[in-house]
Amino acid sequence: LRLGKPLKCFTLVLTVDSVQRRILLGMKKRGFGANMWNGFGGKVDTTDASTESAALRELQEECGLVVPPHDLHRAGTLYFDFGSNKAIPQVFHVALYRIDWTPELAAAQPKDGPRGARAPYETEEMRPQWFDWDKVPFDKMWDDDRLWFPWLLRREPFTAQVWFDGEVPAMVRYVIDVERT
Ligand code: 6OG
Repeated sequence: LRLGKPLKCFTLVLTVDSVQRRILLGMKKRGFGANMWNGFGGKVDTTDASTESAALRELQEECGLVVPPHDLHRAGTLYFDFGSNKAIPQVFHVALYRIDWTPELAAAQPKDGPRGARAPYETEEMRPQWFDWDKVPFDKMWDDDRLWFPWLLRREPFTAQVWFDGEVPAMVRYVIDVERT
């Protein structure tokens, strides 16, 4: 981690269905990381009471999912350094969370989507889709995701530091280890 760079804090939520062995991703339709699959999340605002509430707010905004705070499990911490990329002078600190999808959680989702659709549903920001664990579209995701997905699915909290370089950020180095809290 390059000391002296300002931090920018984000959340990222991955919803995991261990029964059907599938994971919910969203196609980012605009902004940072557009045209890639990712979990749901965004910047932690000054108006967010906590990182957890920021994560739940972004999840609902981006795909309509409403999840009680006790169903949000801490999965890890990601640090992204974009090297000398002038457009991204900050180090990103991403708090990663896991939701364990259940029939109860599915049934409790609001039907407030397009034409009365039940969450998860498409929004202006994201188009959600379930993927089998063995068909995760890593070639259309950020380079770091393939490193930490196994940790996420093993439910092993981790810390990852990832260095990118270039105008189109490409991963050049990483360190991943068990999270020591
Ligand atoms: P908004 O632009 O929607 O927040 N994010 C990353 N996720 C992965 N997997 N890899 C990266 O490598 C990422 N950089 C940022 C954090 C951006 C969302 O994208 C995540 C947020 O959930 C560089 O406000």
